[in-house]
Amino acid sequence: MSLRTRLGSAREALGTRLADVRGRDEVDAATWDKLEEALILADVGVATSTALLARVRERAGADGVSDGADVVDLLKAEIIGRLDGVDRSLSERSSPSVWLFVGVNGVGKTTTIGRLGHLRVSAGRSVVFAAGDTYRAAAVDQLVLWAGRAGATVVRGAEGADPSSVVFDAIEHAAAQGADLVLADTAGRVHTRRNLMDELAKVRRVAEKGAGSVTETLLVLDATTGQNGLVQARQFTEAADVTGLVLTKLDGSARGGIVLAVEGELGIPVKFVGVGEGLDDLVPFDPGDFVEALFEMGE
Ligand SMILES: Nc1nc2c(ncn2[C@@H]2O[C@H](COP(=O)(O)OP(=O)(O)O)[C@@H](O)[C@H]2O)c(=O)[nH]1
Ligand SMILES: [Mg+2]
Repeated sequence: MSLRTRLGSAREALGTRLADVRGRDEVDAATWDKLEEALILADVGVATSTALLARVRERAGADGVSDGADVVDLLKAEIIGRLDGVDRSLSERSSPSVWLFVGVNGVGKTTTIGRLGHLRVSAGRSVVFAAGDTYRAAAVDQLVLWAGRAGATVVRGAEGADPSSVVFDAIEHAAAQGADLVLADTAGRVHTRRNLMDELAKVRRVAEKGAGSVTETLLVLDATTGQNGLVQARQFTEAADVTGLVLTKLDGSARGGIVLAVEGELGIPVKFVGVGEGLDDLVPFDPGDFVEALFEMGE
């Protein structure tokens, strides 16, 4: 299935409003209002929308653009320009490299590990999953299930074990087996947010003590939570050295503009997007594809 189809609701919401702007013969105050409304309703966020439109107005003035269709094309080019040229690769420097996955409960951390593990195994890597969400037995079982699908090994601790010790053990195990990569799951909920942040800092500290090194800390965000996701994201970026974002559930969001908001306002690249619940529904974020899909009119 194409990205275009999977982004169904996001595309429809923005596409329909932009189609209205495209149909305008002249560019006036109402055109700019409509554009601003379309962007904000698509969850691009006020700050990013304002900045984008300021640039588009400037270029529209300079180019002597006089109809809605040209303005929408300028907007599209401006968005692609902002997203292009960003390094979205995942770093694997030494063996084993450790990628930590953080984010609140239910955003899709465990699912993302399963699918990213599958992609890395398919690329020839040997991968170990660390079951660092030790608060719920079900979380460990879920990771074991994904490991089976992905072709990865799981290292798990006793229920209630210290997450950092599980991650440490997984790294030692990976080093002993000559594995390339450790994907470490973490819990999204402890008693307080402060505890969660302290725990993540500890996991990272301990992960660096053994044979591996943490080369990515990926914050997983649920696109359907919209601007609330940004508030969450800020808390995590303050506590952990986040190197990339994974935006899940874009298939179920009517507001794909959240990609622009998180990247623009946090200054952290979106590296992968989730567009469904299946094994193959996690894809590298491709700005060109994404913007084309988002701007397409509901054909
Ligand atoms: N529709 C959709 N559902 C997703 C996506 N990613 C994860 N999910 C679902 O979100 C739910 C929570 O995922 P989980 O990995 O357990 O979240 P965690 O608590 O952060 O580990 C599960 O039912 C997943 O199938 C996605 O990209 N699209
Ligand atoms: Mg989980």
